[in-house]
Amino acid sequence: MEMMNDEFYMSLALDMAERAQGQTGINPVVGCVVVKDGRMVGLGAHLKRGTGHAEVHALNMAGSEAEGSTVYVTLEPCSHYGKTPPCSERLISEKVKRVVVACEDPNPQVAGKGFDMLRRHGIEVKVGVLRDRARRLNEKFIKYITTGLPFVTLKTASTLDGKIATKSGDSKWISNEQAREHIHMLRHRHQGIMVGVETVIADNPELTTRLSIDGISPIRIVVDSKLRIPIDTKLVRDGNAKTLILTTDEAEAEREQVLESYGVQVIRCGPGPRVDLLTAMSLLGEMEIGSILLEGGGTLNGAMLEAKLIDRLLMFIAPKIVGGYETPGSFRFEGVDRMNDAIQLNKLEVETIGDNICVTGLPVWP
Ligand code: AOF
Ligand code: ZN
Repeated sequence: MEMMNDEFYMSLALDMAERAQGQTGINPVVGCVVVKDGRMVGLGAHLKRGTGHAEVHALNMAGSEAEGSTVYVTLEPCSHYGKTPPCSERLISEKVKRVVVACEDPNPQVAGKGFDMLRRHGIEVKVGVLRDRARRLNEKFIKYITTGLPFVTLKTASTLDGKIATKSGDSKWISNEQAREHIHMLRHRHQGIMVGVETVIADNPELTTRLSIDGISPIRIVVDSKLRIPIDTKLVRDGNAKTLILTTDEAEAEREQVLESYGVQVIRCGPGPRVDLLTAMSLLGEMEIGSILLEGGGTLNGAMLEAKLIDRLLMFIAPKIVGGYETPGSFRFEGVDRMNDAIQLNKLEVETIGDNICVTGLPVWP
């Protein structure tokens, strides 16, 4: 009976956190439900970095009903003074009876200290209710807070035969409309969206979030070792979102100045000839970009895969076959000799979206 109760309220807390994905920056998404005598008396979610944590909103709503209540929270309550005071202190001063948590906070400033504080004050703590769902929900936060590197999701959209365009270069559209809506939701849920300069030259993309609901457009990042990006592209000129170019010392200073005059930020990541991708990722991490959606093309996808900088792969596949001998696929790199050396996907999830298929998983390198 208790187990059913715990999962019932925790899944509501997780639902709230899920809907807030994309709007908390490098912070986790967190939901909280306060329950007293069989009734919900407070609900809350963390909605924006620098503003109240989920527990604070839910406890404010509960008011005097918080005393003796059970508090469901999707992440271990914090124990540190960050941009806001520690939630564990607040739970203690409200005299709640029991705290049920989905997963531990991997932030080294918290990591278990939240539980210790609560237990030391006689509050009953239970951990691990719907833990897998909670960890999956905050996979970007977990990677960033433990490594300082952004979580990178590589998204591809291809035909059944693995092509990303026809032999003449036509690519509109491979995926169906529903899958494209999913892709825009993915953009909303990442802080950066990254492409190679070849993709900019070929497609002149806008790389903004265009959803049927309002959405946030991530910062647009172009990997361009020689600053070949044409000035006359949407990314340079439209001002619809910030644009950042990752380049090398080989790029001309004059070209950099022209780009900067359009408000584009240029960052040099090493001597060249290619952009050092690990350096690039740690510089983006330092700029508090904690998650990136990589949208190609094949060369950058291949290089990021080879550098082991991809955390999740998400592949949208349309039931079409276009053939062609030289027609590009989603990943261009040297390739392996033996099947044993293949990069594999772990924790595979498969979903159909109308007549399209979405396959996602975590890459593992041999
Ligand atoms: C919670 N509840 O709703 C959130 C938590 O800078 P601050 O003060 O917002 O602190 C951010 C850190 O607090 C973040 O890295 C994570 O460890 C924790 N987030 N904790 O108890 C919440 N958002
Ligand atoms: Zn907190």
